[in-house]
Amino acid sequence: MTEQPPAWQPTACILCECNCGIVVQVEGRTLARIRGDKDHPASRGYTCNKALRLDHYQNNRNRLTSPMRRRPDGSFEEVDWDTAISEIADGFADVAATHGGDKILYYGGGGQGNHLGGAYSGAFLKALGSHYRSNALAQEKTGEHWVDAHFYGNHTRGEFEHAEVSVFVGKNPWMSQSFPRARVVLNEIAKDPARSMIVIDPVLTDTAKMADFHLRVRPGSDAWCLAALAGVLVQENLCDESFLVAHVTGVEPVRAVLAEVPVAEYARRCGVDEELLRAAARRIGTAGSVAVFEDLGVQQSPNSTLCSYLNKMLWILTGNFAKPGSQHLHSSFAPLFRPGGVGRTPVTGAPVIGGLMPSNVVPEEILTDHPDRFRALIVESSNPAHSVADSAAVRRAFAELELLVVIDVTMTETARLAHYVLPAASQFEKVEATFFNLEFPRNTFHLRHPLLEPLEGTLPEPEIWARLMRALGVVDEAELAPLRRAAGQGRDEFTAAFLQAVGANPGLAKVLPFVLYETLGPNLPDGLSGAAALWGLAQKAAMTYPDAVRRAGHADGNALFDAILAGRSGVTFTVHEYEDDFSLISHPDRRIAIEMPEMLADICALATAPTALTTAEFPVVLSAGERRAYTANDIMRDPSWRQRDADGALRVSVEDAAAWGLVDGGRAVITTAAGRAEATVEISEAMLPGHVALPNGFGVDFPGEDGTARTPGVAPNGLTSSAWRDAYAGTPWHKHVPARVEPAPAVPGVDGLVAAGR
Ligand SMILES: Nc1nc2c(c(=O)[nH]1)N[C@H]1C(S)=C(S)[C@@H](COP(=O)(O)OP(=O)(O)OC[C@H]3O[C@@H](n4cnc5c(=O)[nH]c(N)nc54)[C@H](O)[C@@H]3O)O[C@H]1N2
Ligand SMILES: Nc1nc2c(c(=O)[nH]1)N[C@H]1C(S)=C(S)[C@@H](COP(=O)(O)OP(=O)(O)OC[C@H]3O[C@@H](n4cnc5c(=O)[nH]c(N)nc54)[C@H](O)[C@@H]3O)O[C@H]1N2
Ligand code: SF4
Ligand SMILES: [Mo]
Repeated sequence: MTEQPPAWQPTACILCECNCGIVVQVEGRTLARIRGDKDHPASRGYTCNKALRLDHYQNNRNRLTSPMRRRPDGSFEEVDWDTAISEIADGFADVAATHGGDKILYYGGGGQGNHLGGAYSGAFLKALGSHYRSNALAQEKTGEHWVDAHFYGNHTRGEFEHAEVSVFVGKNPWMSQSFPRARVVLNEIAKDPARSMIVIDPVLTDTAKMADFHLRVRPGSDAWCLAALAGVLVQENLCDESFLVAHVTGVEPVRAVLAEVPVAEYARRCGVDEELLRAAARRIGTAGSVAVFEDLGVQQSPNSTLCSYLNKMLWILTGNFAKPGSQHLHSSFAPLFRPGGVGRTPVTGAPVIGGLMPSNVVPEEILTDHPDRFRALIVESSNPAHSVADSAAVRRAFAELELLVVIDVTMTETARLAHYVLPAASQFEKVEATFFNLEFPRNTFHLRHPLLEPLEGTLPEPEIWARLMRALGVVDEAELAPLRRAAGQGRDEFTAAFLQAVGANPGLAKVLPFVLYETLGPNLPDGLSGAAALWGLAQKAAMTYPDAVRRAGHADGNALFDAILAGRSGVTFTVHEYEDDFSLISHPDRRIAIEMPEMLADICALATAPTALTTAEFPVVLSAGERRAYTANDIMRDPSWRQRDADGALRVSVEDAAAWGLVDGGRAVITTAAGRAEATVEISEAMLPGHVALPNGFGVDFPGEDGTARTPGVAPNGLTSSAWRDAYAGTPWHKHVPARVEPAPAVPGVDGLVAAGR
């Protein structure tokens, strides 16, 4: 008898925000064979090298299989779900009653592939009166969001697939991807003589090698480079005047400041040849279309918010908006940021942008005797004890909490500090989706069906949050029963019953995800109950973008919801027309508002500001956390997933290696204000003298076959400091940490991080 091979089942890669569609053959509980899903509307069969290694996430020795409770001696004991849920719900209710619900902080809510848990968390947090939150976006994108909110109240994306000129600012898409089919698109651009690529990066990255213009700035000097580029646009009359007149406000004050930028001097200060810089600006100024991507190289470096502001000038001043191949506002299935102005954190008064407090201030908001300090914390799908600046400070702060609960699939550095750890089903064992739906004109949403039953002992997050809600007992079952009945009768009946119930009790809308899970959830097919919250989001999308949703083939919110449930490879939920970009601007006049006095003052201040922040003690710039072929944030803990760079080498220029006496493959000690670490050296032609780089995703421990933990590579945040951050957004300067590098002493060093004082 010949055995049938297992079917190819559609799902998605969860290792970066692209979430490429993949198809998988499952054997037993193993993701045995993986390839790109040609039916996925965004990725169309594309994957990078990392997707093939996903079984190392699914089946890793470190998976949690029971709720855990920490004993007074610091060790953990297994407890059953009912015990864990009731003790946790009681614990948070106690904190809320004693100190106020706003003393409960929520961190995380989704990694690269999983945002459904975060969607359900809102009901529990609201029921407790908790509203402060933070997550990784507050380590990178809040500065850009602050500028975006002022300009047009929305997020933009470049249409690189069709752009004549693509600009990458502190962004290495060959390695880090971040837009659909990145390597295919980059290859197409490089092959086409009519199209150009401009890369601003101190490192000769794989992307920079393909560029027509590589502006190899000195680390941290992008503000001067970008000011000079924008200055050339103004000074050489390369702006799109008719676009500015019709669609932009606040132009003249900006033009006045940029007209005064001393281009030659700023080119010199950022280390870029003036003629190359001018040529790049002219290429932007004369192109039929320009798309721009700024990422961590500037967002995690000095002047990061100013760089976001200046970078956007490149496409706004040249009118590269609302036409093919340009920059676009886009629809959102669920916005990643909350609307509203800038708030303040209770203890340090740090900015709360888009509803997120800076990750960097989290320790200071806990580790104080301030009466408004946070007393309790829920961490979901994030590993802040490893991913937030100054891990030692984070550990000290978390130790002070009255209650710390972590929801994760594996025992992380953060989980080990928790009072309770709740084991989640993996992203291939439950219904999941991401809200990184950022494309224009066609935007897609992918609901992934489970490929496997949850690992014994684990639960999907929607069920975890529902159990916590039930334990709080804030929603009366009598209010849910009619909705549940209506859900069994059909979508229209449910819609009517829902509107009636919320009309009668507006409080239900506050805990909407829970209400949907409890009523619509049981009526959904194929174990899709966890998708119930998407019903509300589908209605909202259909109301916000009625024409674009209809153009995508969905008559209304219910039709969109049903298409999402049925579409195994993802669905297109909006199809926009290019002029829709203007209607997506949130200002009533539908114009881009570019005058921001603090940013203009900062441009003027560049004249006397220092381009270098290194010191005699720490003369080198360390980029702590570079994306490489085998890094994937903290999602992959099993080091055997890597096919090269097993130790996460410290990359050092040829010149520096010679000066410091380092040899390729040898060991070096890196010292910063925050800590010390030892790493393997890779001498690299790609690095500028004075600049060294360590990868992200290293320095997490993993038990070997014999049970003893190994921690390959360096944990980057043993070397970073909380206060080293942007003045506007509080985003960290991880790419620009002053450091000292020396050959390791001949005595065998300790692997990985040797934190100061430990
Ligand atoms: N392989 C892989 N891909 C990933 C991830 C991963 O872990 N691994 N993570 C995903 C996530 S969460 C994110 S946010 C993105 C991040 O994606 P990227 O931002 O592209 O990633 P990085 O490599 O951290 O930084 C980008 C570039 O900044 C450059 N840089 C350093 N200092 C400076 C500077 O002063 N100025 C300029 N202009 N550039 C500088 C570095 O040389 C690097 O090439 O990647 C996503 N994709
Ligand atoms: N020094 C330095 N620090 C950095 C960066 C840097 O470049 N340098 N980059 C920053 C950036 S851009 C980012 S995005 C952050 C990322 O840092 P984090 O926000 O901490 O996110 P991840 O590393 O993606 O961790 C995801 C966690 O989710 C868990 N997980 C996976 N699947 C599931 C699931 O289905 N359910 C649950 N509950 N958990 C799951 C994983 O086990 C892992 O612990 O790091 C930031 N930190
Ligand atoms: S890591 Fe990102 S680009 Fe690579 S396959 Fe996964 S989702 Fe796609
Ligand atoms: Mo990120």
